[in-house]
Amino acid sequence: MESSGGSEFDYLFKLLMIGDSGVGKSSLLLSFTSDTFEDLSPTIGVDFKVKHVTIGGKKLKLAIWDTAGQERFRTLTSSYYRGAQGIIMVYDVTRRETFTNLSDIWAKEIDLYSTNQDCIKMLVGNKVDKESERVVTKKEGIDFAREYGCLFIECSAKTRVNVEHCFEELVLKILDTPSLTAEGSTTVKKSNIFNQKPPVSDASTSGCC
Ligand SMILES: Nc1nc2c(ncn2[C@@H]2O[C@H](COP(=O)(O)OP(=O)(O)OP(=O)(O)O)[C@@H](O)[C@H]2O)c(=O)[nH]1
Ligand SMILES: [Mg+2]
Repeated sequence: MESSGGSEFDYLFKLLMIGDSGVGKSSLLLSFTSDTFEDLSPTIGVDFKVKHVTIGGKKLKLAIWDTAGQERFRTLTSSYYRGAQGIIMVYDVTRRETFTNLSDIWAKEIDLYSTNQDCIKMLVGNKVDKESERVVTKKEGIDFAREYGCLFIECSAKTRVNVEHCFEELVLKILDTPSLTAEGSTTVKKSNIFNQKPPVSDASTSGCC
């Protein structure tokens, strides 16, 4: 049943970008939302962008939260996992430690702070334009994604190769997951993007003050 008033989108999805500092999270987001690439400064705390897209025949409003990779912001950024339907884990194919930190740090952060059990994870190997400097093979990325149950893609924020594809794949999988799109789930349908109430089922883990 269509609601009256001509709604501007069918679903609002909250997506989160995480990973070490310098892997290119903000660059990927800029590449996706503005078709541009420029030399960015490290993110301070958390940044946020909105993009309207039509994917899988649905009008979607994507609220994409871009977190700082620097450790000093970790406490702050941890609160942004709540309610995300999709989490994009980024590493730099030319820096091995950004890949090993996925299991040492980032996968653990997701386990600790994500509130959507069915939340879709996407592993992204960025900077494939620097092929001669590559140290993490595509197979290693595929194997990690398989082990952790993530989608996987390699891309470049600089050349824009696979950037749109990355977000599309993630969103298609979210659309394909009933618990993430059902009424009454944490998906906030046709409502305020800042409305980030935790799911009811999570009440046991949220303390009161
Ligand atoms: N060659 C190349 N450089 C890139 C690419 N993506 C990002 N960079 C560069 O990598 C550096 C870091 O990019 P950012 O987007 O700021 O990285 P970040 O992950 O947002 O870092 P934090 O905000 O500190 O967590 C910048 O100098 C970018 O220009 C890419 O695909 N290819
Ligand atoms: Mg950044």
